[in-house]
Amino acid sequence: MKKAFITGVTGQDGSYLAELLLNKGYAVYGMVRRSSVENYERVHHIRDKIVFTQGDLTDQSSLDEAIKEIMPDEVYNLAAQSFVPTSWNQPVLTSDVTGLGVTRILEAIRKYKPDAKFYQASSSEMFGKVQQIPQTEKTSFYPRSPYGVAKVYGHWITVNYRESYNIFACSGILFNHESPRRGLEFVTRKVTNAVAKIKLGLVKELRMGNMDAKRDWGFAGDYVQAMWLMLQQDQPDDYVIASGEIHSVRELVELAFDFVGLKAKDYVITDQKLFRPAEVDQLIGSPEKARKILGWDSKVSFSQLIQMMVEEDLRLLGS
Ligand code: NAP
Ligand code: F7E
Repeated sequence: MKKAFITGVTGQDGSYLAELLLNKGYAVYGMVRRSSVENYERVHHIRDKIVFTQGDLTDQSSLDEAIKEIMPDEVYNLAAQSFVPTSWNQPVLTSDVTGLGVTRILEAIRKYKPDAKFYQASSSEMFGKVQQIPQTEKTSFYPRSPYGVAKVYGHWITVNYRESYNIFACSGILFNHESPRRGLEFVTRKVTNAVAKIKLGLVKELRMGNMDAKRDWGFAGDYVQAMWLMLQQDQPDDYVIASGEIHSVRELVELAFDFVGLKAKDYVITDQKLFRPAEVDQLIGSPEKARKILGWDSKVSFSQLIQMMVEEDLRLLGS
């Protein structure tokens, strides 16, 4: 039985990836941070099937011990301080966790299980002020936040450990991917949750930042398949994972209100406090390489995704 170790197993992607790997017959090990209240909400339905180990990306010894004890065949590094606005409030922490944390886990692999295959959760935020449209594996990076900068470091250290130590290390450059399990502060979930609350009469307005920003959004359940596929290839490599479609935040907001028969203009207020010090105006990825080599494609459309999220938020709040 193959063993997979997932950091960030309590996060959105960690929960979908754990489900996928369990279905494929893997023994799944997940790293969790100690906290004063338990945080297993996203994995509660598979909690008894995962072996949890305590650790933190800022703590080398916990990573060393985890790799030494588990001796995993595959390691998926999904843990990060992943919310872009927080990276301006906590830039040093973000660099430590999201950037240096990658080196720490690679070091643990190099020392104790160098033949483990490694997946790094890189991000389209590395493209930031885009240098090419659409963005491919060859597009230059120009990050626009401490988060984006930390991810560029994580990307290159992954490439470097592959080239220096021959570790089977892959970097998946994933564009925004969402789901009903998305954190409430990210724009899609913030909108679908607010729309459901407005429909149910629980709140009266939705405060938004820059509605002109454009993103390439897909479904997290589709995107974790690409992570696994990367580690099943003969050679390690880097891949852009994206839908290849672009939509504005405004379109997202209007669509979500349309699904519940309301008009966005009656409820949305622009709030300057929600604008970012430096914005990523537009992102659109080319999934060509992933299509050709991994046989991967984004299946859930933008409109299906938003509908799924609105419906799930209505169900959760209604019950
Ligand atoms: P998420 O929901 O924010 O989950 C982040 C996970 O990291 C959580 O399990 C969190 O644990 C854990 N974590 C945070 N700090 C940690 C630390 N110091 N040590 C150990 N664990 C820590 O993120 P996601 O959306 O699933 O994204 C997964 C990964 O993909 C992240 O690296 C993210 O940056 C990257 N990414 C995401 C997207 C996207 O659109 N979702 C796109 C590109 C790349 P707690 O539960 O204890 O907080
Ligand atoms: O913002 C605009 C905001 O926070 C998207 C992370 O998973 O994807 C995510 O990063 C856009 C931005 O995601 C609000 O200014 C307007 O332009 O949902 P978001 P993000 O910053 O793109 C990448 C790929 C990652 O790697 C990250 O980990 O929406 N926007 N008004 C707003 N955004 C938020 N959050 N809240 C608003 O009120």
